Amino acid sequence: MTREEWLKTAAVIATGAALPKGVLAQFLAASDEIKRSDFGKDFVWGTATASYQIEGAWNEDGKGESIWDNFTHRKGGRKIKTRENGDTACDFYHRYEGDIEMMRKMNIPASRFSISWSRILPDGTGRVNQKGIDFYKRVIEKCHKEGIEPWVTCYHWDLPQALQNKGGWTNRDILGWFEEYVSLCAKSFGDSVKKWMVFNEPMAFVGGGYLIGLHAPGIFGFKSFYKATHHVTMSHAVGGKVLKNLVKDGDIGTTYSCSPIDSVSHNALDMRAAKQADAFLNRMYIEPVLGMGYPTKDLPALRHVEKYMKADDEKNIVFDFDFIGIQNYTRTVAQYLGIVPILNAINVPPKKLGQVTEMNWEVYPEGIYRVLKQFADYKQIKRLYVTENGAAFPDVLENNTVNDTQRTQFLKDYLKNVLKAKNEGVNVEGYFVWSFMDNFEWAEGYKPRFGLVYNDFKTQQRTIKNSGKWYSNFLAEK
Ligand code: IFM
Repeated sequence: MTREEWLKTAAVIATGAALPKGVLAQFLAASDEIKRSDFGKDFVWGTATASYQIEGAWNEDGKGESIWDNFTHRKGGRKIKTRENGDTACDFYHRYEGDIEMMRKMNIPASRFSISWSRILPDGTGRVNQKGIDFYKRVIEKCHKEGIEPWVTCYHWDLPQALQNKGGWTNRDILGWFEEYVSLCAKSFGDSVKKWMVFNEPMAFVGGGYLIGLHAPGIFGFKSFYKATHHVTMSHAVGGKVLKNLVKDGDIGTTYSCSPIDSVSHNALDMRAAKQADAFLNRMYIEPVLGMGYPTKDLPALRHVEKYMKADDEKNIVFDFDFIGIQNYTRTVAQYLGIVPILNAINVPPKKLGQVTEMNWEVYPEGIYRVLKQFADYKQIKRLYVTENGAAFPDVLENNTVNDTQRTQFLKDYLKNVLKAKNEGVNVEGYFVWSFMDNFEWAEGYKPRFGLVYNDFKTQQRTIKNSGKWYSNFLAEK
């Protein structure tokens, strides 16, 4: 609808005149559209991926084994729902040039990706794998050549197995191992990468890997969870300081998974369960870093984490990040259940609440607005970026087309809520879709497809989905 048509229709509505058939629907749709320019010219737009989920080449050119290689190969792949693994994934290791060219064609200005620790330090520490370093240099160089800004995450869950053999994140020595690894990243890539993130979603990899054992390294236990939690929290500052010191003009952040929490009822026990869930899912990894300590008042179980604190940890855990990345997909509705350890709560089944994605996550666009507001309330945070948001739906490739209307609608609805937060003064300065292309979705295998680009994992043929075309048109407006 042109602006003129829009105004005419508005006039008809205002005067109460009858509308020609279909015009009202068109009018409502047009007035509902969001535009890139609504967010301002400095707003950063991108897509996100992670090393293990896309690279493949799991044992090529000197790469060491990671905990995800080990986990997916264990017991004939039975750890993964579909018995698949990331050995080949999207074969990005060999196809990065075409993929980055495709990003440029789709008008994507920034690409967030992670470095595989065991590709550059096969044993976790010590011996450097130059071929691994060279690979990331080529990727970064290609991004610059295509006019795409690289945003690099140091750790997106693929710890070297050699370090896991010594306890991984449960061993306090990891503070030194991580310092060595991040220093190597900063020295190798710091001249050409200015946007850095230390971690991707601590709760997901510590909870998934060291508490419930659904993710690598597959450990089930409380002690491992509390220990790993403290070492990961401490490592924010370790990594942050290294990047600040070694990357000239670096912009240093870290990212968190977060979801707004509601209580299923006004009953005191449910309300308390919601508070505990909030402390657990949203607050426990960020608040110590901001100098607020672990939220033990609202989640008493976290006193166990304090057992692993040493003198001066409370001081050394604090780091003044330039930005925080928030990653939101859904919300949590908590209900009291006393027998559940740590939390005394369960999540109300999302299907009872409304539309769900293929991950069985509720589609809840207002959630991103709520978490942005919640994180903006921390006065210590200077800037926020949405470093991941997106959805998996059962896509079908037909006649070279994926008509994924649900995903496009999802992105539009979430973006409207990002804009709402921004217009209300939240300092959110960018948005990255998860994910650029379909990839290995951890314990779920390749079934859930999150990409803007469809990947045929047999042929590695990429097809831009209709949501990708929508994003690309949206980005074309300067
Ligand atoms: O695929 C993951 C990603 O690795 C971390 N954030 C959530 C995504 C979807 O589950």
